[in-house]
Amino acid sequence: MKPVVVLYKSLPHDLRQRLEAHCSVIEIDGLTAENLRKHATAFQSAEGLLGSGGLVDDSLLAIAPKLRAVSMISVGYDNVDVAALNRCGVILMHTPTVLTETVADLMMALVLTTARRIVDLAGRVKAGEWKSSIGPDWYGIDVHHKTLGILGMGRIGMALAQRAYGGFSMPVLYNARTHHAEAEQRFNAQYCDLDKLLAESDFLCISLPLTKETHHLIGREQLAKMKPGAVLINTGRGAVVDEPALIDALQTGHLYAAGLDVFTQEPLAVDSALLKLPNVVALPHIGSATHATRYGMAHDAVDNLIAALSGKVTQNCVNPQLLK
Ligand code: 8YV
Repeated sequence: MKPVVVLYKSLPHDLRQRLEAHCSVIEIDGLTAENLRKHATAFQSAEGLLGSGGLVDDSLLAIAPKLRAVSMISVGYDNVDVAALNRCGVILMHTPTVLTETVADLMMALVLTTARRIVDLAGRVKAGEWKSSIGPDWYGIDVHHKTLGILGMGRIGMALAQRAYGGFSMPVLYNARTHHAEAEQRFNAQYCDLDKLLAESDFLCISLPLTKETHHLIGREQLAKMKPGAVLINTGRGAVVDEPALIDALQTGHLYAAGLDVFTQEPLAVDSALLKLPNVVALPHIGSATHATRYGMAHDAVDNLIAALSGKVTQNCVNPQLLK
């Protein structure tokens, strides 16, 4: 008998068929508390879970006694209580490789967009405000040869370093849990402590997962230590940055701009002060959102789940100790 899988995010037709060849699929429209109640029977028999977002924690595990594998269509898994999964022996899979270049493209796009004020100025043109040759009040700042600071030198940080160093002649500084020999060798990236990274980066690019350690890692004190006139880019997770403190740093003019793809609350509230600031570019969490990459993520997540349910995991597992 095929294992039952609860699917809580729609899949492209061919991937749905691929999953159905191996599993008996029950699709629901998200992991809300209401859906956990409404589809209790499905969870009762589920051996696998596939989707993205939504909380995967004790309350879900309590109604899914047969669960063996959870496969996220994302690299991040801050919405998953990994300790709870470990206690129940549930394998957690994710998609760490397929989205790297696409997210790095977006980070570089945010660097350029904030520096050259693309959104603000394009809006002014559309609003009919371009009436004569522009003056300094429409100027931006340079990107090339400025210092790019990367907080979190994982795969995405590496791909960003490659773009910045190779494409824009930017010296690269980075801070991470460990030194990254390849980044140092290929991109001449210089490891530094957080204070130095804050003080010397013209563009501080955050590419960190959300964990207990990274929650509000960039708070009021750290923002104050940033180089005056610097730009903050965040495509990791919103809660790595203390949002009210960031708003203050932007309002006082200490920071030149911010390019944000992630927020403490998503979707971002329409009345957020961030949206009133012309020097903020706020995006709807589109880091991996290209047709090809979202397909690739779904593809990998389906394969990951099939592998996990058939005991054939070779990669992309968050808690591989459970495989032994
Ligand atoms: C996805 C992400 O946008 O992979 C991640 O961790 O943040 C994004 O790529 C999101 O999880 C929806 O699939």
